[in-house]
Amino acid sequence: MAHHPAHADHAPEPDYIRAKKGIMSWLVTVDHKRLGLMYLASVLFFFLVAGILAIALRTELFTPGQDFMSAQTYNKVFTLHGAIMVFLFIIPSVPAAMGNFLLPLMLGAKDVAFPKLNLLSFYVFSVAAIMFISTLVMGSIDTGWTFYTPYSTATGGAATMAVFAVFVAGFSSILTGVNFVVTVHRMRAPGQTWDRLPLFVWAIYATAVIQVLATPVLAITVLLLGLERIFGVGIFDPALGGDPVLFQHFFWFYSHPAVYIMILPGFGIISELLTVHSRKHIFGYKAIALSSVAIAIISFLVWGHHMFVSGQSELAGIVFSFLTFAVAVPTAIKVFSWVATLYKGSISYTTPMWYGLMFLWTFTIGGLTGLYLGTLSIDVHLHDTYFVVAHFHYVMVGGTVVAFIGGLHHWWGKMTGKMYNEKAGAIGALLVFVGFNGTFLTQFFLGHQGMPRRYYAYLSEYQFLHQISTIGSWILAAGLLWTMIYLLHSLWYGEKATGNYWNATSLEWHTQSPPIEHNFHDTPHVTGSPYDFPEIDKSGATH
Ligand code: HEM
Ligand SMILES: [Cu+2]
Repeated sequence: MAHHPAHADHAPEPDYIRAKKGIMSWLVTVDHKRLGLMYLASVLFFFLVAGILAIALRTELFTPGQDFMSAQTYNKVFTLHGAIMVFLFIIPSVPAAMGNFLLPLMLGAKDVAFPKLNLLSFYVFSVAAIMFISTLVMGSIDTGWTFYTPYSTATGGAATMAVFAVFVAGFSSILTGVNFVVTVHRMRAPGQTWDRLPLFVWAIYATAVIQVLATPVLAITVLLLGLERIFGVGIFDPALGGDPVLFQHFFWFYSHPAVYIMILPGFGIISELLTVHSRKHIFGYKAIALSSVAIAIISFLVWGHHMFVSGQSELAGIVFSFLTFAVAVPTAIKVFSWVATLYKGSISYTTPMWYGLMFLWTFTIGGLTGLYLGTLSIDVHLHDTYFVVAHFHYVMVGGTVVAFIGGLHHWWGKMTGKMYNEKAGAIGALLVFVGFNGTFLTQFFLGHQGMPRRYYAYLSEYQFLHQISTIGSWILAAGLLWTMIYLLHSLWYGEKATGNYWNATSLEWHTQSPPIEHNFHDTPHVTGSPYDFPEIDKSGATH
């Protein structure tokens, strides 16, 4: 728990949204909250674009034959969908959008450690996004989001521009990571020791470390690919003495840790949602905090599980398979701790809690099916099938996106000053749950029966499951649109948010909603854990 020093009244001060006026005040802002909102608007825009592409793909797959997309178009659409979702939506979604908004508030700080670097980071991201979108008028890319060589060195279109866009996006990610690491080390409020940090901060911290350490590898990989395409230097092209499998090693050395850049921040959100909405002290605080760090470390050792059928040595296959199982241990520790947190809690079924519970279901399916794929012998059968598509969507959508939407509701009033409608939220959550599982649960069976990924047409024996999947995706889309509508509606017609509308204890609740420009009138002092809720006694029993 934290408290402010008792204080005389302050002159009323405008909140950060109204503190300065005019478009310029936004474009050159160094306020982490405004930058968080700008990232939020950008990533939601890309989520919408890539989501529309996804619905187009699923709709094409409603019948076995060709409907409205040629094979070539389908290749381009799934590449764009995957690349936009990964590089322009998921990676910046929780860290850059919510992390920016929340990190300094949770630390009781005025801003991040380097506010101007933060602004730069946003502009670097914007440049990358514009570069990437410009590939649309250059013939688009059809390599898949993984840019595998040798195809990516040979294919025409806009692949060179696309890989340089990824290169630039990487810089934004690194700058944000550096900023957050320093912020957590240097900007904590008096009394806020490491064991009093909210778990969201721990998760963002572990993520930032991976961003700083792994992203340079991606930057070099795509730089080499770009050089290969322009100059034919012969790094990946066997005809020039290069090795295409080397690309896969480089790519996954980044991209496996990157899947934790995508999911760890979601873990952080879930820890906050489940405690606040069940009024229970988090179970296993240290275990959850340290397991994030453990995951960050182990994530660097497992990249070869993407390459079981690439021709890598048998020994490598066996070693990577075992190391992959090791990631399950810290992950399972988290899931058990979350479930134990709910036990005997006084749960209120708010929208954030619905998303928290949804996460426990969907993420667990995503995580467990990852163990199937990490098992060497089983992956030989499942590799490049819909089982993989189902698995990573359960992790990315069922994990990160579900946590992201839950967090958006939890902090919506803090960010915007307005409350959404709970009933509308529950309806949206139900649609998302039904639609999501309808879309992707079916795909485990499809994949197991041998349906390959990245195909625009298929044998009629797969039709039934594909049709359920497509109908599911329409329901999911309806749920997401519904959510967008009532959230936007709340901006004009929602009730005003109070400073601490969930009656929570971490520091972001110790200032008004929306916060003033410099967050706090007086620097807060931290005297205990953020998970000691006022109405529970030390034994953890609720009154
Ligand atoms: C919101 C609902 C979503 C739907 C309905 C959806 C649907 C699809 C479909 C139909 C494919 C193509 C499968 C194939 O032909 O092999 C696909 C691929 C993919 N999706 Fe999604 N998706 C969604 C969200 C996301 C999100 C949030 C991410 C974030 C990381 C994501 C990442 C990917 C990736 C990386 C691929 C692989 C692209 C490739 O093979 O190169 N998707 N998705
Ligand atoms: Cu991996």
